[in-house]
Amino acid sequence: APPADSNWRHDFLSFCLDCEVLRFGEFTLKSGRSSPYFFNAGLFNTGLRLAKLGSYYARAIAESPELKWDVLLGPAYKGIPLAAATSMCLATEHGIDAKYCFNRKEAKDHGEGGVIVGSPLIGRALIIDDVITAGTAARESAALVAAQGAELAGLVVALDREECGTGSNLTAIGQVADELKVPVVPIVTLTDLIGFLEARGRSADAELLREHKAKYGPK
Ligand code: OMP
Repeated sequence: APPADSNWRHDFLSFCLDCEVLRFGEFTLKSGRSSPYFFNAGLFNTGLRLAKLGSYYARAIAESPELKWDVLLGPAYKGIPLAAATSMCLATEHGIDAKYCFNRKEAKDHGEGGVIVGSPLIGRALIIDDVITAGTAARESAALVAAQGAELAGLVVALDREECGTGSNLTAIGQVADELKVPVVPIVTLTDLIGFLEARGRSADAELLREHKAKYGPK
């Protein structure tokens, strides 16, 4: 397996900084926790950014042999461009002509009908999502896969914040993996981010993140 801090992950973080997807400051999370950093995947909002992002997701998948999947699923709405971009990059950069699909939030009862658009949701579905915090969205996507009679292969996300839920010593991602019994693969983790900041000589930011990790990460 590639080391978690191998260069392309640092390239990804550098790209996130350039797009301001990754910012440092004082933020309040959905959980109410305050955080010295925030990852806003909504800012991958141009063609070039999306193309590059797809390339990183594709690489994370290609380098994770533990993922055994038949079709990519992009949960509506945010996952849709992610799954599309990832499948394009798997084809053009890795020679894997990945099937992909996404769900409608409102099922259609006319025309082609159904809740799934794209390739049929059959076999092992790999969910492509942005950030898992509490895992609410991830559990919903897993329920969708089950409702369609498909099998869940795993999840790929951009960032693992490595924060535990209240009263748990598992990270939210660890908890989702444990509950759904599938691998959850991040492009980067908070640990990668701290290493990246150190490598860039940004030790003050790195220290703040280390404190955040000590406070909310697994003990
Ligand atoms: P869950 O659906 O509970 O897993 O939370 C995912 C949500 O966390 C995202 O949709 C964002 O609203 C939010 N979020 C980020 O996007 N980036 C972060 O760095 C942190 C959060 C957060 O609020 O924890």
